Amino acid sequence: MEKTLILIKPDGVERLLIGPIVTRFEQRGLKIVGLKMLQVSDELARRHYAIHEGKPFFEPLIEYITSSPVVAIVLAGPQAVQAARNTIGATRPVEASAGTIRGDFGLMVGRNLVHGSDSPENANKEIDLWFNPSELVDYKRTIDTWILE
Ligand code: IDP
Ligand code: MG
Repeated sequence: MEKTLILIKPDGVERLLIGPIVTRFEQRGLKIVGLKMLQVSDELARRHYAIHEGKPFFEPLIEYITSSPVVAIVLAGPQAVQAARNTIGATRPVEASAGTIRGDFGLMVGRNLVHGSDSPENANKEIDLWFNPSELVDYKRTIDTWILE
């Protein structure tokens, strides 16, 4: 099963949207195999967003992601990366389809509520960055008979 890293960003936490956001992924059928809340350090933020270093929005992005706690989640499922990205919606919330998290809860790119890995390779790297292997749980869900064929 493919895995992906999700972050509920500080605006999602502060706006009391942890529950509604987690529910979107749960209802999709994606399986939660890791979940924790943490205050992101400046160092972790810079490593996570290293690909964006030097862009005009980089420093505000670091400020944003370290401004309040985040909820980090590992989801597993068939094509979990793509499924989660589609549930999250386009980077710019105004362009995100209604029915997506960003399309339903957001307006501005610098307050877009959720991170989702953009490829299986990056997902594995990001999961290694955010979670110890001991924090990931391998378990069977009986409901999967009705979600996976
Ligand atoms: P993604 O989160 O949809 O994968 P990326 O292009 O990887 O989007 O950008 C990472 C994050 O950086 C975005 O989610 C958003 O919070 C922020 N960001 C991206 N582009 C801009 C911008 O033009 N202005 C402000 N913030 C931006
Ligand atoms: Mg990205």
